Amino acid sequence: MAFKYIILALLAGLNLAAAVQPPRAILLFVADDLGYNDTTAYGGEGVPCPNVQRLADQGLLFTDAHSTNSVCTPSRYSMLTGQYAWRQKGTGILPGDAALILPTRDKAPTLGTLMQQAGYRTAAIGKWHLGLGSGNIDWNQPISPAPADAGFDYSFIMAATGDRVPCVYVENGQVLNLDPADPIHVNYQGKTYPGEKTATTHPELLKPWGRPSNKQHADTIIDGISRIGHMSGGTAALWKDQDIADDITAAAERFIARCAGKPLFLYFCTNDIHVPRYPHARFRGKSPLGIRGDVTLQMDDSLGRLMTALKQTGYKPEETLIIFTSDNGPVISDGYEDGAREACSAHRPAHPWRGGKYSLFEGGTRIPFIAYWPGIITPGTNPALICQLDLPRTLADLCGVETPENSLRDSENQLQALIGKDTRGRTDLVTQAFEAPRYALRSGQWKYIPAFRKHGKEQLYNLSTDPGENHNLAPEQPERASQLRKRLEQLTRESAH
Ligand code: NG6
Ligand code: CA
Repeated sequence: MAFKYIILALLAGLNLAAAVQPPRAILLFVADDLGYNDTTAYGGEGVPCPNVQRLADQGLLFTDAHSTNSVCTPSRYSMLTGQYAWRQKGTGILPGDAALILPTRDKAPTLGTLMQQAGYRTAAIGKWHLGLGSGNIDWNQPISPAPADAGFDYSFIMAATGDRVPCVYVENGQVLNLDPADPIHVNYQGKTYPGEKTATTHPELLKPWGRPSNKQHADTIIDGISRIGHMSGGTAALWKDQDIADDITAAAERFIARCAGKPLFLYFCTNDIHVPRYPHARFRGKSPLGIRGDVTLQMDDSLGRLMTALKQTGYKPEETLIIFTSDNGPVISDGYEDGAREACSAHRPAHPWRGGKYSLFEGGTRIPFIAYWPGIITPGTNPALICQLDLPRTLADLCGVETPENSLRDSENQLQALIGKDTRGRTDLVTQAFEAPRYALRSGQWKYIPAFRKHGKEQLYNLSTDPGENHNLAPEQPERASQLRKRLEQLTRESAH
């Protein structure tokens, strides 16, 4: 009898030793529009980023990791809900006054609520772009629902993007530094406010590099940069573009300090390297790739500061999981003539993948993804096919959180891949693009893109021999193409739009 218990105890001990214990700090660091080849971590051409490089050297570099979409809102929606964005209507690129699209507390889990259940203090800091309120938002009142209703104990966010109004921070559901005597009004209906200055009425106010190259960015001028959407009031609350990185990084440093060693989950989203690119003076001219390279250095600086803050607050490296990634593929010129086109003329930000932001080719969704967790994750590279979509299930399982039935339906537990014990990852993955055709299917080394419109051609690529998606094999391999088409149709049948 006693012998049996000794054996059981030994087995339990072995089991415990094999199980990975949750980290005390989790930093999910999401850069904006940063391409696979934009830092030196994945190749030789990018901007030297000492902190990203440190993660790459000491962590696991994923070479086939994806966002679900090649633009921001749907990709972040998937990362936080564990669901493909096409299952939910209204998950395209949102205007700055859109309603919150995340499920609120009682409806379905989010990465935030899951981490709260696991005992973490949670924060969302930086770019949000997932909507706020429930429509007809009044920026002069407490906003509800806010990130707190989707699982974030603390939030310090930009409502949408740097190029969309309102150009203010929203801290815990309230506009920061708002003067009630100068109320904020925002609209995306093309209505100009009395006295409002736009790129059309006051082009002389634009910073020289910030002249819009497209009409969409020609609305209200704030800080010398014309934006998408109209805004009036809120003068004291307006951000300064060159300080955004410092402001959000400082908010994150304060959050880390407040957590004082307790379990923390920080969803930190940089505004870099999205447009408008306006680096702080200390990064200006410091990179080999012009303004776009300078904001890449700025992004790296934010990462380094957060790594330092975690360490100084007492989170040991072996208790700290850092995931570094980007919300979608790269773009050089995206609405402002900021000189990036010239400075990056020889730079291939998504190399070796084809396409970039907005695209259905690999460059649209194959993003940098580095997992760093010293002692648990052995440094190296991992070719496993994984997706940001998998984070909710992976982290929930890692932390032993029970999830309601039918929740996180597209999210897979990829912990074994995350820690480098599995090199295959997902069997298949649906990716989506802003541009039509809307979906593609990844299955092993195969990539299938359905025909779009009547005269379009379906496409089939073997990424192991043709990473650049140049040789369409669909005519030669009709059976494989048809099999993948059926699988894609089966997977997307429940598409809402
Ligand atoms: C597009 C804007 C682009 C950027 C993007 C959102 C044009 C032509 N394009 O509509 O500048 O703001 O929306 O980027 O104006 S994302 O990374 O947040 O998805
Ligand atoms: Ca983006």
